[in-house]
Amino acid sequence: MFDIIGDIHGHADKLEELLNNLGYSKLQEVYQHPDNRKVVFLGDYIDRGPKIRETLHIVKDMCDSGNAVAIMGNHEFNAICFHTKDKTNGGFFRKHTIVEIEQHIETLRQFKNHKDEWNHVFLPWFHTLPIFLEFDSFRVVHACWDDNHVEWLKNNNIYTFEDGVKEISEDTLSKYSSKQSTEYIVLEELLKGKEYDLPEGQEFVDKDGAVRSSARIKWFNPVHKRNYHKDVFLGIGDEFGELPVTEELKIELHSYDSDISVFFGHYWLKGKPDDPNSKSICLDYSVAKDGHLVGYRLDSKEFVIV
Ligand SMILES: [Mn+2]
Repeated sequence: MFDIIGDIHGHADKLEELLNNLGYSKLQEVYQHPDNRKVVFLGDYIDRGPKIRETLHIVKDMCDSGNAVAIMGNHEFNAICFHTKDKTNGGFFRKHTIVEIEQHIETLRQFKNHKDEWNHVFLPWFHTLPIFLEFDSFRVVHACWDDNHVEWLKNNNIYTFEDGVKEISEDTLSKYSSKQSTEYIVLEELLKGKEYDLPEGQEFVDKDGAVRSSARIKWFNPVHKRNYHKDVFLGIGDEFGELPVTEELKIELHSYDSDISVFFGHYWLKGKPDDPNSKSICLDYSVAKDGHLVGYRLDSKEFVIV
């Protein structure tokens, strides 16, 4: 049986507390469960928090020993791009500008004296992380489930295998650099979610005071619960949020209609999760912003929150 754990972002102490609460304990340096339960990690292990190395050791050791499986988060994908040279155009696949460095700075800092480990252990491991996983009764992805994108990934190989080493191919990263490519759309939306370009004149002011003309879609909120803009968009201002949504928009915006449960993280939700029976469950409750690290016991449908 499985326990699913949301975005950790370097909060290893919270992770250990959660694993303990879920009944796992450290034996021979690796967290494991007496009943052979396994953890599914939803991505975003690095950046922001104080114990990124420790987090990576716990997660990867559990994966290597068969006590967990892990998928890719946008932060791991960004790290791959940040550290891979673009031989055709020069520089790196993710630019080293202030904004990009700031997002990644804690990881860079904490690995400053562990560069070999970063380059030869963790970065290569990120390359092997799947973008999504499907099990008999549930599926996982970091930010947004989209059947067509998943189908595309099943039919298109984004990896190379050299000397038995699996890597996301340079060709994939190069195509991803172009915002019109299928690679860009598929990876961007599965790992970072979908955005909606608002009609002209519908710009809103976000919590940081920036004027925005596109909004992140709350694809996981079912169509019958979409009454106001706040029910379909994330991070929008109160004024815009309270306006009713048109019937057309309710249906136009991506939704999740499957009977198979999907688990994801990414959205920095506030408060605590409250509907363990939903078919689309977010397990990211902002542990890196004074929130909670959230686990979910699949068989008993319980949230375990620290
Ligand atoms: Mn994320």
